[in-house]
Formats: sequence, structure tokens, C-alpha cells
Amino acid sequence: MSYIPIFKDLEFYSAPESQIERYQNLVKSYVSEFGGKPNFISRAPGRVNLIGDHIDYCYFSVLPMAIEYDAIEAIGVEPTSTEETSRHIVVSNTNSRFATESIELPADGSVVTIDNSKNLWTNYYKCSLIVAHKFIIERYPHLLTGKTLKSINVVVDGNVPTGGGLSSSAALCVASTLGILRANGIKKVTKQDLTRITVVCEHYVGLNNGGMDQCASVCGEKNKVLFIEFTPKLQATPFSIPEVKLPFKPLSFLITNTLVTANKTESAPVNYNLRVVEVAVAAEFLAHINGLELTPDSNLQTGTLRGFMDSYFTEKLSKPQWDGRNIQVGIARLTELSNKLETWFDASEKIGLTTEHAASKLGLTVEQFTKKYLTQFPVRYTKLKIYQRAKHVFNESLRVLEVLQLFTDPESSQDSGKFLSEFGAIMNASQDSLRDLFNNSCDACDELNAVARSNGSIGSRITGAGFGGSLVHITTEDKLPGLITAVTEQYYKKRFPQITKEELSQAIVVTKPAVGGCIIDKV
Ligand code: NG1
Ligand code: MG
Repeated sequence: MSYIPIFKDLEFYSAPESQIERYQNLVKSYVSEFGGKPNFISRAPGRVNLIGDHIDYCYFSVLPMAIEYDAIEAIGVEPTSTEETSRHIVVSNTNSRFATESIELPADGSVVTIDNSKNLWTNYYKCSLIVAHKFIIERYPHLLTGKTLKSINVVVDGNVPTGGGLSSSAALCVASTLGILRANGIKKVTKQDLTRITVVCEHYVGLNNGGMDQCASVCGEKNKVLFIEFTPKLQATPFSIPEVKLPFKPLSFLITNTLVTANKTESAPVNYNLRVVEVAVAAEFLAHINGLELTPDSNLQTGTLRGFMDSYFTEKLSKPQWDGRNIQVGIARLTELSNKLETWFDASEKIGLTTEHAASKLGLTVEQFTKKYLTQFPVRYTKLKIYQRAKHVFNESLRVLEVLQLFTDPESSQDSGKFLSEFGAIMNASQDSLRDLFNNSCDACDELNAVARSNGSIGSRITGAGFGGSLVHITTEDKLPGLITAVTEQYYKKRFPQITKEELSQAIVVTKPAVGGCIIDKV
């Protein structure tokens, strides 16, 4: 069982030199806002997904890494007194774009509620309040003095670019949840618990997300990518990236934000949440025509494509899930499923299914179908493109295993040329699949991708939800400056002639795999 690290102070945490001033400024902001000093700092990073997009909510494994950009929070606990009339969480932000809010905790001990008609940054903080509060009620009820959580003051400073697929939201939710737990007297929290409870945070702002972001933010490790599995249980296994040898220069990761933001929660009914419905319907469809019954997942309340795969192939995989043999078996199974899709769908089903058609195919009435799939998170569509979505999910899951195989193959460190070209080809194939089968690319994504691919990127793909957002590119250190110049001149300056230096530096991010969430005790 591994616990969230608690560092005695900044020195023990070994914060990068460049970050020290940021921490000092955070504490200064706290002092000027609330008078006294904060009790501790909680922090959690954003993440970039190297490969495996839109498969986490199907319970297929993904390969992200935590990044060096994070949310840091200075937290001070108010003494509880007999005179107090109500308890408040005051959340402020060093960035004046994000207004301070004083959140009143319901006196009856119930969790706070969120008004999602208002698009406030503090809604994400409230998600953390809800999950942390529920966790304390369930596990540590004796810590709730005066029925509810303690009053705390918080100053947040985030440097994960927002709205760009780097999970500034997960960074905020994980750092906040961790901070609230500690402020309420929980001295030790396991990575598993923190992941499990934060995975559902954003469900409270209306997003039916999978668990990749929070797990990566909690479990990140320096210079390692994380192989995250969702079944039979949620776990993250760190893997090293093979060293690139001369004559090639070391591998670099570049992330570029298209600066096209799909407001995820507002457009969810036609993009993110709709995809979640489509893959769930695809899983039932495949189970139905194969005479299988899927056990609904308790979180999602539907079957999953991974659940379908595991019941279609009766021989169980040996453990651990990621050992060499299992990678081979996984690749063979996913290849078979992807090929079988061609015969499991007829020509009209390949185009898409109306609600009536999908319901009858699953042996449900339209009412039953609507209740099961279309009510919890409302969606809008004319046809469900379940063939395309399932094809992407199987192929993308296969690509995750192929990358893992490359990372674990000793030959990869021997023949860097082969390693780089194979890795790049897999990344590019992922992009093509996201664009053509999952339809979550956009003109800007395609344009930026094309510029990168013809200017030194070895492989480029959308990372995260897409529909805008960011691209992740792999390249080598010698090609990085040219790649950055090319995207600056041929994408950013062309599309956004008024773009400032500051905006550019937010949009173009070079990062390494970094450590996950932690507490810094003395400030
Ligand atoms: P982003 O776009 O980075 O927030 C979203 C989901 C992930 C995953 C990816 C697609 C949220 C909070 N996270 O990531 O769980 O499904 O899309 O792979 O929405
Ligand atoms: Mg997000």
C-alpha cells in the first residue's frame, strides 16, 4: 500500500529552483489575504496522455505521465470554537481572473451542492469538498467535529495551462481533495484511496469522465510513464522510457495547445458524454450478438468494451496484467476483436444506429433504452456511431500495448532508430483513428498536426478529450527548437496574429514525466 508522500519542507520536497519563488509568493498571498501563515501546502500535477485516448471509460489501460506543471494550495485551518455560527471554506486564487468564493458548509452535515448553471472555477473545488466529505463520513466520522468539515482558508496557484487537455482540472481536484483531507485530521492517505475518490470529482460538474487524469496526477513518478489499468482493480505501474542512444539525441515531449477550447461541460451532450454513451451501447450490442451478458459496472452503470472482451475470451489472463505474455495475449485478442467488428456490423449498422434501431437491437423498448443510457448525463445525436467508436477503442487499446511492448523490449535501447520510428508511427496512427473513427479532432488540430509532422515531429497526436485542446508530439532534442519555431510561425502566428509572448509560452509546453501529488508540511 503506498501513501501520498508528506515532505517536511520545500527542501525535502526538492522543488525545482525555478519554483521556489512561486511557493514563496503563494505563502505571501495567503498571509496578505488571511492574516496568519498557512498550515501546509498541498500540490498535484496535471498530466499528458502519451497514448490511449477515449478508452479509460471503457476500462482499457492507458499510458499517461504526470507533468511538471501543477496546482499548489496554501491551506490554513481555522480553530473550531463554540461561538462559531457557521463554517466556511474560503477559496481564493493568485490569478485575479478567478474570483474568491466563501463556500458555506451546510450546518446539517450534508455535503455542499453545486450550481452547474454557473461556470465557476470554484465548482471544481466544491467537487473536492463533496468527495472528501463523503470519504470522511464513510471512514473517519469521528473527525467531524460539530457535524461537518472544519473551516479552512485556501489560496490556489495553478500553472497547468487551462482548457488545453493537460488536466488542470485533475490537478485542482486532486490537490484540493488532498488538502481538505489533511486539514480535517487525516494524517495518511493511500494513493489508491485518493485516486478512487477523486476519479468521480468531475461527475459533480456534469462530466462522465474516466479515471486516467486523477490516477496520473496522484501516482506520477519522475521520468516514468504510467501504465494505468482499471480492471480488475485500478492500479498504476510506472515504466521507464528506453534511453535513446547516439547518433540520435534524447527523446523530448512537446505539448502544443491548439488554443481552440471545446468547453467540455457545455458541449458534453454532443461530444464527450455522447462518446461515453456510444461505447457503452457498443459493448451491449457486441455482447448481445455474441449471446453474452455483461455485468454492469457499478460506477458507469453499464457494461464496458473491456468487460465484453473479458467475457468473450474465456481464458483468464495471468497476473500481473502487464507482463510480457499478457501483452502478447492482449495484442492478439484486440486484433481479433477489431477484425471481427467487420462482420458483426452490417452495412447500415456501420453508418450508425438511431435510438429505435439501437433499442431493438438490444432487446429494449425505447423507454428502457432512454432510461438506461440517455438520462443520467443527457446527450444529443441522430445516429449512434457505435461501429466507429468500438473500432477506435479496440485499435487504440492495442496501440497502448504496442507502446508498452516497445518500452519493455530490450532491443528498443539497442536500436534507437527503430524504436523512434516505431513509436512515432503508433502515435500517428492514433491521431488518424481519433480523427477518422472517433471524430474528436478539429480543423485546428489537423492543421497543427500537419505543421508538426513536416517539421521534425516523429509522432503527433491529440491528447485528452480533443475537440480542440492539445497535441502531444515526440521528437529528439536536436529537432525540438526547429519544431517549436515551425509551430510558432506556421500555426500560432498565422491563426492568431495578435498572439502575445505570454500566450505563446502558455500554449507551447516542453515537459518531462514528473512526480504526483504530495503534501509539504512546513511553509
Ligand atoms: P481531458 O480532456 O484531459 O480532461 C478527458 C477525460 C479523461 C479521458 C480523456 C480522453 C476528464 C476529466 N477527463 O481528459 O478521463 O477520457 O478525456 O482520453 O474529462
Ligand atoms: Mg479536464
